[in-house]
Amino acid sequence: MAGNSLVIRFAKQTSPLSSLFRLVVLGGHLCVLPILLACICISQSAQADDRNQAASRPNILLIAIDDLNDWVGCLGGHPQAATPSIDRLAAKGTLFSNAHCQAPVCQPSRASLLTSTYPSSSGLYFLNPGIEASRVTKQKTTLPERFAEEGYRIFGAGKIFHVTNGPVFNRLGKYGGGFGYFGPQPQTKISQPHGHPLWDWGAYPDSTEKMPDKRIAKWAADQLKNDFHAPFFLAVGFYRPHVPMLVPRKWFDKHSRKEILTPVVQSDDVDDLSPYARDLTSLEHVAPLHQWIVKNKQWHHAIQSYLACCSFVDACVGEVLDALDQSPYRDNTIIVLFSDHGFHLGEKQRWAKRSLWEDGTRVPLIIAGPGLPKHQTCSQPAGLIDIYPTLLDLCGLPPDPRLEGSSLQPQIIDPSKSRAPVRTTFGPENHAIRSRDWRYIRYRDGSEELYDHRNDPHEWNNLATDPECAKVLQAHRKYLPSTEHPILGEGSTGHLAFQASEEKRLQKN
Ligand SMILES: [Ca+2]
Ligand SMILES: [Ca+2]
Repeated sequence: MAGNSLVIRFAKQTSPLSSLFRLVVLGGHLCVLPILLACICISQSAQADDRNQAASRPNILLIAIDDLNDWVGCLGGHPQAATPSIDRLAAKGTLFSNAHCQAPVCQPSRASLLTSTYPSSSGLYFLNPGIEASRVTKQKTTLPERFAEEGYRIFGAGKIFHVTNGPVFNRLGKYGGGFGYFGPQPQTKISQPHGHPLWDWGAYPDSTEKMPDKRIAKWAADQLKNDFHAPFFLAVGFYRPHVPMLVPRKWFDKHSRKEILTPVVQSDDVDDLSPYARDLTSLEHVAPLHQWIVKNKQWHHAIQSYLACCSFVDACVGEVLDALDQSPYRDNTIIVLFSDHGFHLGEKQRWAKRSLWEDGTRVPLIIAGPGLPKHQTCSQPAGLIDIYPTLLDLCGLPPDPRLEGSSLQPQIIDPSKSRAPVRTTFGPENHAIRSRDWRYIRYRDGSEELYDHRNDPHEWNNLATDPECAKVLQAHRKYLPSTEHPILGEGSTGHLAFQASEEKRLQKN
């Protein structure tokens, strides 16, 4: 199969240093000089072999999108999503249609991905602290560091790590910049006068050229015009559709507000959830309340803005993919595209991230590359935590036993090959387990939820108390983690929501 041949082509060889060491030992009391000369020649030859081997490895193009849920054409999360570039990439490789983040917040999701470590192992559950603050993740080699060690040229722009991109990428290679991060905002907010400064949506600024993501795409495209004599690891992190959901008006033209469809919501949906589940996903959150959105007639406008942001960021992705197609690296580059977590836009009558439901955890994940199968979809569960080991596997590099994810190469070879469920965590003892057909959630108060995705894609009917589902429940419970690292950091929205829910829980007991 194609995947296997890729591994064989890049099989690891003996290091030149170990060859030199063995020859010197064998030399013993014989004439030392000729032996040493021979050693040097063999060593140089081995080094040349290693260089040739390293040079023949595939390049990596890692594309991260911030807060993009399944509202992309190929995932069908919203019927009006228009993302032709992402759809085109999906057609060129494997679309993991059941992929999920390990934490439904930017920082811990990216920390988990970049070190292949579960939040329950690291203690990185919420928006702070970073990888360096956890004894567990600090001891690991991050994804770009590992590829640097393997001789890759490392460069990137935009948001890959949550905040430390400049120091990390400049230490390993080159960081192009954030180019303005979340972008320009009007002096007066357009749509939500109160609340968090980033929470706004509408048509702004007046030109696409002012958007940081546009500049990031151009920077990445320009890099691909260079001659590289070693394989490269190019990371491109886009900031939209993360709030503020602001993009120039031309991106709204594709999504007429009059025709916008809102998600179907059941008014009594939360009635079968525990008070703790409702508290954890609502207390102390910074997103606008669904009631405010509806009362102020902003639901269609906010959805229109999110869809416009998705179309805009899709065009940025397209610019980078086009540049790759026109470069000498077109046929020797593995492309991985992902988003760091999902996003609610009214589903379960709530907004934003920080939930353990499908809307909070499901993300686009696409892997395409030279010799890899095209036009296929894998509905087996996959996690962002699996990207790191998958890339090592696809590049024929030795696995790192410290990584907690597992390679997706078997599913790239055969998308029907079964896979263990994937886990998402929002604070200690709050976990979702997603298998191919089911979502199981268990909160720290002991309450549970179970949804059958074969006939309940919106997760409306909690089957956790249904006696007929006892075996399914039991099968999923065994994927809960055996250890739970204490929470690191403090003060973020996630920390505060967790703390407030915990206080209410303890008051009741
Ligand atoms: Ca994010
Ligand atoms: Ca319900």
